[in-house]
Amino acid sequence: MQQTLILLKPDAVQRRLVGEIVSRFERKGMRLAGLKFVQCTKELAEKHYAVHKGKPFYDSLLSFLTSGPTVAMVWEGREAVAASRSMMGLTDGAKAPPGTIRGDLALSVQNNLVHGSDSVENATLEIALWFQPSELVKFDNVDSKWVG
Ligand code: DAT
Ligand code: MG
Repeated sequence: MQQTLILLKPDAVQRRLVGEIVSRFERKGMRLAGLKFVQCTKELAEKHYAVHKGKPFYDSLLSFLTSGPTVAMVWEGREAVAASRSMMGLTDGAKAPPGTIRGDLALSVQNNLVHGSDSVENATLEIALWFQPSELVKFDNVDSKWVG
């Protein structure tokens, strides 16, 4: 079982797409391990997007992520990292295929609704950035033997 960090970024909250996107992860069969509604600070945004420091869009990206509240979640399941990335679609909403979150709901590159960890290693680091261990909950979904 893998865990991954999924963020519903400020555009998803402002556009009232939180329920729509959470629903897709539920229907996929993933298990929710953590969820909170946070105003991301500049410090957290800098750590979260440290890999993009120095790129031309970095400052704008930090402003975007701190521009309003974010829903931070940890989803768990078989191949959760790769499965989430394929559910999200390509970074550029205009190029993301239909059927994906970005392909169905986004047109922009920056305002692309959702963040998902891109590797198991980064998932571990990002989960630790956004969640205390005590904020993650383990339980058995009643249908786990059907979706696993
Ligand atoms: P992803 O979110 O698909 O993992 P990424 O890690 O390459 O994409 O970039 C992080 C975010 O930065 C991305 O969701 C949107 C923004 N971004 C990436 N490339 C960009 C670009 N060329 N211009 C503006 N924003 C960009
Ligand atoms: Mg990324």
